[in-house]
Amino acid sequence: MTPTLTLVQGDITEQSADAIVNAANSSLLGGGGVDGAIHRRGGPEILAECRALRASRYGKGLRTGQAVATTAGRLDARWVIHTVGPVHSAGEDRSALLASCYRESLRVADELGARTVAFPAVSTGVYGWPMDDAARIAVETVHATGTAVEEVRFVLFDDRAYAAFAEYVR
Ligand code: AR6
Repeated sequence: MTPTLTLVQGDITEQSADAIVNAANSSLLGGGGVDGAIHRRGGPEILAECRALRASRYGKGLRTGQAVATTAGRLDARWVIHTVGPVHSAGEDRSALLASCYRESLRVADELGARTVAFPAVSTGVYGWPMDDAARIAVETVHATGTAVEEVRFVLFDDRAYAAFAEYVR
């Protein structure tokens, strides 16, 4: 099935959804941007589960393009799905890794039984991915991925990001 795609401009930590996706890094131990906001607002339970994951399945960290779920702590969601976007490179095409973030996050969402999933624009902040290209990859990948998720909501922080995604979501 293909989920309904919706766009929202705002702060992803204020969303209500079954799962909220975090643009994490491979350490799973927090950072700035979306990651910082999710841990701040979600509270210490999320970091505690991330630490437990590092101590068990992900001793070397979560690989780029992969995804894993934890509790959502105090967020208005049941789970946070942490995914690690690629750092944009002018010399190397890493778009398959960015597509993988969306595909793997939806796979984890399906395993959990999530019906609504909110995504930020993965890799478009600190990791430097051009917004327009990131929007195209995100929307194309979600369209091409078979999932039981009913709504995929892209939560865009500013006008520019919203406009970029709106070009592809019609
Ligand atoms: N809600 C929605 N979108 C947001 C929010 C928010 N609260 N805050 C920022 N954005 P980034 P990345 C937008 O840097 O590029 C972290 O340190 C932001 O404007 O959060 O994947 C991690 O720990 C941008 O468009 O993620 C990693 O080390 C988009 O979300 C690294 O940054 C993604 O920006 C990951 O970098």
